[in-house]
Amino acid sequence: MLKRLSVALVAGALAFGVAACGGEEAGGGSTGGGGDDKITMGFAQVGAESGWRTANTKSIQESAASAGIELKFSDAQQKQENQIKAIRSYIAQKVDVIAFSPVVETGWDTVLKEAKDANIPVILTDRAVDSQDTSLYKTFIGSDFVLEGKKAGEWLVKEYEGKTEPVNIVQLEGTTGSAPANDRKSGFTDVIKADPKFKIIASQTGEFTRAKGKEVMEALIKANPDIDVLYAHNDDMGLGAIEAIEAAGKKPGTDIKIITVDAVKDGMTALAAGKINFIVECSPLLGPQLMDLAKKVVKGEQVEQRVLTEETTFTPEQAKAALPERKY
Ligand code: GYE
Repeated sequence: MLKRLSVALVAGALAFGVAACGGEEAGGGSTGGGGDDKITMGFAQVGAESGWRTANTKSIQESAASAGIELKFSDAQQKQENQIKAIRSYIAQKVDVIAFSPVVETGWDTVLKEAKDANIPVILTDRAVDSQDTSLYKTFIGSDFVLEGKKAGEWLVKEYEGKTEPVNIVQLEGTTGSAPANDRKSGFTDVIKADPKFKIIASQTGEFTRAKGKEVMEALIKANPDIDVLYAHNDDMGLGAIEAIEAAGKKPGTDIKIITVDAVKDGMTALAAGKINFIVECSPLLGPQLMDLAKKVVKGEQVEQRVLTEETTFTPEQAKAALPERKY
């Protein structure tokens, strides 16, 4: 099995960790007291909006169990207020560490400050916050979403190399204000803007869900009869859009070329069948690294501020080859 994740600057992190770790008893005082060394983690998840999220939740729950970490888990149904409530309740319960995947980038300083004042370390998982004060969290583990957007743009540039006619693109954006929606949009735009034949004729949120992806695509097809390319910020919205395209009597992957991000099983299946043309991978399997980081920060060890996920891209042929092994 391929190990899909890797810690950026691993050597640096290890060197730091070893140097800062003065022995087992160094962390004894920060594990909630009572002589019980079991770490309790409060995890505030975004929701259950996509196949990616389901795989991510499973990875976190399974890794917590195998790392011997007690997990308190909440699902915010894509609402920031619910996540803030969950984090406050973890602070009140005096968990040892809080991890969360912030639904949007802005508006976290107050609650993060509350965690800091309570001496509870915070780990950002999957999505970033825009806080200027980086002491409000210990580390951020997840993908480079700008790079993902760039990879999507680079495929498109190659696909239309040598052609001069306009290429009409519609974009299904992720949850408004979320890091992956902001960054996948800007990375993509940065690459295609060099060539004026690429025109984003419509761009709307599909909230990272299949249902919304379908609904928005139906409206986009009605309003724009000449769509050449769909760029969807995740597989689920792309899969919803495929239903809308087929219902409109068009062939997804041929009449309208489709690029998505994630590479979950359903997306890869559609790619292998030629209904999607290209997928940029975003790995949801963050659990094992998250648990390792949690153990370190609870002990007071120094960790890298940014831990990157390693990812690839898939063409239909590569999807066919990878599918039998795909676990999510
Ligand atoms: O791409 C999407 C999910 O934050 C990387 O959230 C994650 C994104 C993922 O809903 O499918």
